[in-house]
Amino acid sequence: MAADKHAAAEFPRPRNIRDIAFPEGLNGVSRQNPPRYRAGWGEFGYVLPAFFIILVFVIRVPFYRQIVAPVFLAVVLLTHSPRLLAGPQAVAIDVPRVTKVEPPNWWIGLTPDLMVLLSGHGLQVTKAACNLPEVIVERTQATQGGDYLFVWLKFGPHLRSGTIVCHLATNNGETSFELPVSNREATAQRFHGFSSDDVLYLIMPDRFANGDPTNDEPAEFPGSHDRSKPRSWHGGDLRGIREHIPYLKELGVNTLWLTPVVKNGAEQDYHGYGAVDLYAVDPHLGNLEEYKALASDLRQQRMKLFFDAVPNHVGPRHPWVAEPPLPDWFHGTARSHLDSSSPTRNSFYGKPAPTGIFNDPFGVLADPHATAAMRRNLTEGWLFGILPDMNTENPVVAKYLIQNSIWWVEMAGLDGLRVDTFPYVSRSFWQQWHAGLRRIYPNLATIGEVFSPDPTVTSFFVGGRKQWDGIDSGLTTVFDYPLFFAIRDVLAGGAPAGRIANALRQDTLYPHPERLAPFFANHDVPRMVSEAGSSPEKLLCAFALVLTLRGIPQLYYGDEIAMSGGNDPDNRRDFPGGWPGDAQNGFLESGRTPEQQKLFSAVQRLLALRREHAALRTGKLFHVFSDDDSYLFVRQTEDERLLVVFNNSTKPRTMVLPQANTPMEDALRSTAIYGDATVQIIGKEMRITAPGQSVSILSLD
Ligand SMILES: [Ca+2]
Ligand SMILES: [Ca+2]
Repeated sequence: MAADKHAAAEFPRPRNIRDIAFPEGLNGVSRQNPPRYRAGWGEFGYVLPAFFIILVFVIRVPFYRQIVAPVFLAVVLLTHSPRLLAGPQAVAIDVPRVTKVEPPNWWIGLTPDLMVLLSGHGLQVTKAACNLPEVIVERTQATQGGDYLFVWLKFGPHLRSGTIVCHLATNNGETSFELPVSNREATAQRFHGFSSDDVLYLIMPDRFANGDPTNDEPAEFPGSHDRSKPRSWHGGDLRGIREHIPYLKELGVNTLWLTPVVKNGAEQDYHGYGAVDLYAVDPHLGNLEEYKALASDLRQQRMKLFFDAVPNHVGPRHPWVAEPPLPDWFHGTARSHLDSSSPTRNSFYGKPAPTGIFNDPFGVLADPHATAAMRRNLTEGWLFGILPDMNTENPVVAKYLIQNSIWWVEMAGLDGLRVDTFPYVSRSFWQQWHAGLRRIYPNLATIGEVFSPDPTVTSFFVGGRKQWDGIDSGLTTVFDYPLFFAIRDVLAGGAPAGRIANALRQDTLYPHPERLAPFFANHDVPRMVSEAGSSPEKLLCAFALVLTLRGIPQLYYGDEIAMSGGNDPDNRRDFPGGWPGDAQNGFLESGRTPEQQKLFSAVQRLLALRREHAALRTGKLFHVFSDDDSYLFVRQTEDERLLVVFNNSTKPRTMVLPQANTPMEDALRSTAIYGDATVQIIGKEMRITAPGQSVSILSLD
């Protein structure tokens, strides 16, 4: 049993086994030993010596014979008669038992080894061995007085599918755990990653559609379901999403990003970012079989599924918080930890204090001159001062998290991962995490959340090259937050339209700008249509921009029917028609208002155009005009030139653009394929007239 630097870190805590309620029926648990007790006379230790001393006096002194002895015997009988009658007292010993096995199963040929984390009791093993010669126990490490056991397994090349049974012996008994291993499913239709042929659609599963009312309030979470409360669970689930795949196809999106589906613990964790079990689906949403069925149904429709990975933190109710598997499993403890808020103020870089949508100053993470003190809160602090921060610098924690991500990808055949709170995790971890995943899934896509308006910051986190710290994060791409801020500021905030060109000119900072994910809304910001200064026309312009600018667009559920809502959680309302008895059904044309149908049809049309025109997906982007009110650009391939005209003014306007030395050169005519702008080509000039507050697409030839 080799020890590593964490072995010394056990901190046994005396506990009475009778006080512990173990959950039953957990995955992979092979044998549940009932608690065993040994006989002991410890509590009566004082009685026998006292008895002999008194006996001497009783024989020699009448006072003791007549008074003291009867009183003593009466006291002993009164205080101890039940236990004396019961015989020897039961004292708990640490009989080994396993209550949880992580991961609960694995696949043959996926990795050469596996670190299994067992939870339970009395797991200070003296011997561990598995029933197959192809499985070798390399080492074990018991922690927390035997409440956890790490088991490092090595697999031989001839391992076959079945169930590995590993026996564990301790000084107090034996137990075992099972690890089913299976062949991998055919990989042809899986792990594809993504490209600009795809369009992401973000769904918060609790708020989209309720396909199974029986799971609305699981028995273990009484009082968690209440649709009238915006922070309670509302009943949406994985089956509800499966049932609405035809709707998503009809709309024209093909890649689903679901907010985390892992099991959460609190009444208000409908959003999924407070995990209590990283190897289970939250029972409000369904179960693993339901998740696999969703992935399979999507594959059949040539659609993709992205998992929301959160290696940065777990929920405050995760059992690890009370009893971490290693003392440095987290950065700090529940009692003593940093807050993730950076001590660095915006004034440090001469910037005004942020207004509007909040974001942490990740600039210090990208700054080669920053001190560790400026960075430490961000990467080691507990998010919002609440969410337990994983110590990703500990190699055992890193191994656990990498295996966990591999498990989800392999189990469901995922195409990619959306990666939560990316800057809050150490970059060395991301390098290892990506290396572990890409060794198996070279095409797997990862999109990081870097909530910053500054492209020098967002681009810093993208992989593909080493940064000043010598680290290549491995990240495929990021959500295009700088463009998000620009689109919102231009459309709702009245900023110059040229802000969009300004965001795009900084594409040079990214190794692959064509992989950026432009968006105008997600679950963390107010709905576009509800922002002050917005309008249904501006909402449609936002759709048209993210679906025609470069990159892989991401849309947010319900925006296609102009769902409204302010700050979180108001921006996460239930999709109308997702629940039996809803007054309105936005999933059906007949259930939409005329205004909603108009928007839905326009978004549908834009998505169809994107599929039909390669230039909108892969064409090179050229700015051809930009000022306070309008931004015009061309997407060009060898076969096609598309001119996109965005007029942010409420009034129609006419612009005259020279064609020379632009991709519009030699164009003789134009054909409108979307919107109402018109183009006249006179001489070597294009006279473009655009309606107020509009986006139009014209094909040039
Ligand atoms: Ca439900
Ligand atoms: Ca962190």
